[in-house]
Amino acid sequence: MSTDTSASARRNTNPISARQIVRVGPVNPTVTRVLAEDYGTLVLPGDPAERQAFLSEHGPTIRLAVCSGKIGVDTALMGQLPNLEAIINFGVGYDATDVAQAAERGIPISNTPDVLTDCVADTALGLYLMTLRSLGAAERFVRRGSWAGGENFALTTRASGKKVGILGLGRIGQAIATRLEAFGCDIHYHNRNAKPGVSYTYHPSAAELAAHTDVLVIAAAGGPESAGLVDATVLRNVGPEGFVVNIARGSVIDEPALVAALASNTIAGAGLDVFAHEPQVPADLLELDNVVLLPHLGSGTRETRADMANVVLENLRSYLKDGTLITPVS
Ligand code: 8YV
Repeated sequence: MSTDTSASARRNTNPISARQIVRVGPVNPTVTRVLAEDYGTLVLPGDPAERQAFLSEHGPTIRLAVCSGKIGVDTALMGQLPNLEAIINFGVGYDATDVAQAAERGIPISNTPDVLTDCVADTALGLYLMTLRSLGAAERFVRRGSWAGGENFALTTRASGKKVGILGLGRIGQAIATRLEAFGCDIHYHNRNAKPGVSYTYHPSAAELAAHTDVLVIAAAGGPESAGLVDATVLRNVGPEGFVVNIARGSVIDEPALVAALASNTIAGAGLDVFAHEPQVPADLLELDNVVLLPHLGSGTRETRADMANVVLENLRSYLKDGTLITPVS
């Protein structure tokens, strides 16, 4: 008789009922509607007292969680779901989920790769151009009447032909690099290891990458391994003529160090779609014209969000059918 009691061993045996599935936090509207109307799944309450009562009642029987990259199945929640078998995550990033605990317990996680690569890379390019050419500040200049009032907008920085360092040359990093090649940029990158078959220049650390490039574009996955990777030393290497673009996770940058570098002009500027404590943006940044601020919209197009919703629902159908996820992470 098998003594394997891990989640993977339980997976194929018992059919999962709707009351054994929980939605954690707000997820995309289509996914939310389908979960409620087609499946009638449970919803984890947001209110702490209600949540505790809910978990006392349902925690032991929940087997499947559907969550987002913003609110995942964190350490405390996972600890209260002793029979959790799988986590279905809306978003390519799943750093809001306790990945280490999931791995230890044999709980697979699915994400939504590929379908959002183009939109996130497009956003990176938008930020790249906005940041180097000060397009946000220039627009504000027109709207407030400064141009009509006879002022000239300050000169900016050429965006074409720059040396660009990509931190994290995964699918999205590569898509950004391809786009930047069309701008005549010289692409450098840092990953834990050099990628075989890639012609871009490899650097063994984030600090080295920043020291050898004009613009640092952050496309690394979030999570404990990359937290604070872009620290004060890396920012010093970006230098007063250099720029940072971040479309990955706010946690990858030491945010107070970035705010200080922008405020003191020890870097020239930054374009940010992501922040350490979203939706909070450090108040100091709101006052600065050398930073472009976006509300984490990287994947936020109708087409891509619909595709991401499909991937989530396909994972759900597949898991309910035969205990497999179609896009498991790693
Ligand atoms: C989503 C993202 O906005 O996929 C990701 O990792 O950051 C974005 O595409 C987010 O995950 C939605 O929860």
